[in-house]
Amino acid sequence: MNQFLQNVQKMKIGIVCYPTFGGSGVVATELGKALAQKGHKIHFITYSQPTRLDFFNENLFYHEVDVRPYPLFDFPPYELALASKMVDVTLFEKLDLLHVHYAIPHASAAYMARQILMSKGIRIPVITTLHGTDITLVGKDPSYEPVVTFSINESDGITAVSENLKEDTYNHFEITKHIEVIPNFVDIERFKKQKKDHFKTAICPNDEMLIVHTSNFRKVKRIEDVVHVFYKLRQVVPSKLLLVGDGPERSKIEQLCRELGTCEDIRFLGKLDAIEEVLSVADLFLMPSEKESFGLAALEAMACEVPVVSSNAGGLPELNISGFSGYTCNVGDVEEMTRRAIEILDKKNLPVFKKNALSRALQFEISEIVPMYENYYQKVLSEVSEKASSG
Ligand code: GMT
Repeated sequence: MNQFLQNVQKMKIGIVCYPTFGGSGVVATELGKALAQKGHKIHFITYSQPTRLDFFNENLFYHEVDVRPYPLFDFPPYELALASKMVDVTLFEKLDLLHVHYAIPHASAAYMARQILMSKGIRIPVITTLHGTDITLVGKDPSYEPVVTFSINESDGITAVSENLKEDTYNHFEITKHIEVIPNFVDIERFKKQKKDHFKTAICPNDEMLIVHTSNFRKVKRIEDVVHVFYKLRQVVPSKLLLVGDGPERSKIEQLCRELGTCEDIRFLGKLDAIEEVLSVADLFLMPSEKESFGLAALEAMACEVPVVSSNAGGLPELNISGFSGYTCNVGDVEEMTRRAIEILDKKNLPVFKKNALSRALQFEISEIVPMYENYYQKVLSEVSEKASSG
């Protein structure tokens, strides 16, 4: 640990995120847990307990946003309840900073909370982390765009999880401020290859190769490409496919498996907590997404020594180095993805790709990335307090 980091002042931080299985919620929760272990007081403010907030630490707190229904409301105003909760927690817990993950509606709720607190003589700095679909899909829709642009520009600090997402944000919105890139990270104490031979034997009794995909089964993940690649691959390399996760595309994908006659070689595992156990016995991870700002699931696979065949969308080429940790291919190019999968699974290539996947993942180790957030918090806090004292 360097001199500066040892001296990082301990902060009281409010973290706002989606509590579900999505990548942004996972990153926010893991970041909060890591900061709490370093002595910061972390207050999660969400509508239910974040899925990965699964252990006790004296520095971790959880405040539930209470959205009261009323017969008049077809759409209960979550954003107002969230802003009110942010005001309440900031006042009562004397927070130093609010860090919101995923712009919609967290950045605009934070703006509202900040203005309310200002009217009470309190200036709370707000940092917004952009995760992907809040920019590339939902955020640029005209029904949200003006609010997203305004609330990003009003944030005191903005971070994006990849260079590509930063560029996309500047391209799609009129952003007048600097965006800091802080990549996602992985906890290699949890995501590491474990000995799970019995599990591998149960799924691949004839020593088949094991292919894995995990996601929230949304359209943007292109899971039909996973199935088509697997269909072609298994004609050349005996293999099995595990699909982990759940979401709106699942029944369509099950139907496709039936049509292709691949059902006996594909298993749907649903939402699993211990993903690292499945990854520990995998030989290849597929991520053919249409858009992907970073690809956290691929990083977790790489940390478990699993090479990745992904699309080259968004920030994926910043993570998955083509020809080293796996390959990146054009979106929808099922032929090329299959060719690359076969190349990786070749018995003499596979150990090299596995080793490379791990070495690439180590560059995103949690202990490397969390200090970037701590330093950024300090920078934003000093800028805001300098501005306040000069103006
Ligand atoms: O992938 C999703 O649909 C979930 C989404 C989220 O915000 O929860 O994930 C986004 O954020 C992750 C964490 O920063 C990134 O690793 C994912 O690449 C990104 N997803 C997309 O850009 C589609």
